[in-house]
Amino acid sequence: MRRRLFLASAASALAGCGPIGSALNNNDNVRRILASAEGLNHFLIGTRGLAREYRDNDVDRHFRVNGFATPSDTRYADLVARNFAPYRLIVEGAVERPQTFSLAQLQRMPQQTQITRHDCVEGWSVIGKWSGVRLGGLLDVVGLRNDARYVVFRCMDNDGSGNLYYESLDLHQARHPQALLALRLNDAPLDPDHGAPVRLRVPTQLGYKSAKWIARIEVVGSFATIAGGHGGYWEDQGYEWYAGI
Ligand SMILES: Nc1nc2c(c(=O)[nH]1)N[C@H]1C(S)=C(S)[C@@H](COP(=O)(O)O)O[C@H]1N2
Ligand SMILES: [Mo]
Repeated sequence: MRRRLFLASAASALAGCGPIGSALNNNDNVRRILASAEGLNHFLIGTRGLAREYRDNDVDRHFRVNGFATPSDTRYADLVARNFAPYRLIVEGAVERPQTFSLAQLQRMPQQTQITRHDCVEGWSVIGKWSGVRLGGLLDVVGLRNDARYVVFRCMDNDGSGNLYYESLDLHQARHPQALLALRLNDAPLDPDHGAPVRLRVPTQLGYKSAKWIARIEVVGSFATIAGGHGGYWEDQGYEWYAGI
């Protein structure tokens, strides 16, 4: 039953997520991702294991852009024009010390670099070099309250009908050693199309979990009352919430 539910949601997922659509349904990569995300692998590989890390010369020269259009509102345009100086990452909710972080503050925190493969549910992958702040480290700075269960990421973009992109991780995923708030891609500051100034990078889960253009992080006890109640924009359309690779 559980397996059938997963496959049903995975099949519907293949039609969405970006411009490629279902042309790649027969792609080996898709089948491998679907097979590996089933059952116990969720826990054995997805939450405890580490995603493979590659070497500098494995990095793909072009990191594909996917998902909704880069925000084009005046607020985002102003952030870009001013090199994100006015940007503040809001961290609030079930935390001991709610606070905001400027990009400069995030850049001064300990940085981690990882060369990992991004796997989109559509069946394409790309290897990139990411640097930024470990999400677990940021959560330590703000301190979690006892009622904290999930970390929700609120993004600046929307689907054209006004529904904002969002995502969520449980605390286990959020504290995964490779869960990164990325500030840099391939030795350069993150560019607007890849989610500047701050995006999530979770190499143990499918690409749609890696939220771009993060404006606000909200720690909650439950995401049932947020948007469609399934923990993410694509999850609200029937995609798998866990989405482990
Ligand atoms: N805010 C936001 N984050 C997002 C998306 C999006 O549309 N909006 N698309 C997701 C999907 S489906 C993928 S595959 C990756 C694409 O990241 P990239 O454009 O850097 O390749 O971002 C993910 N994060
Ligand atoms: Mo994706």
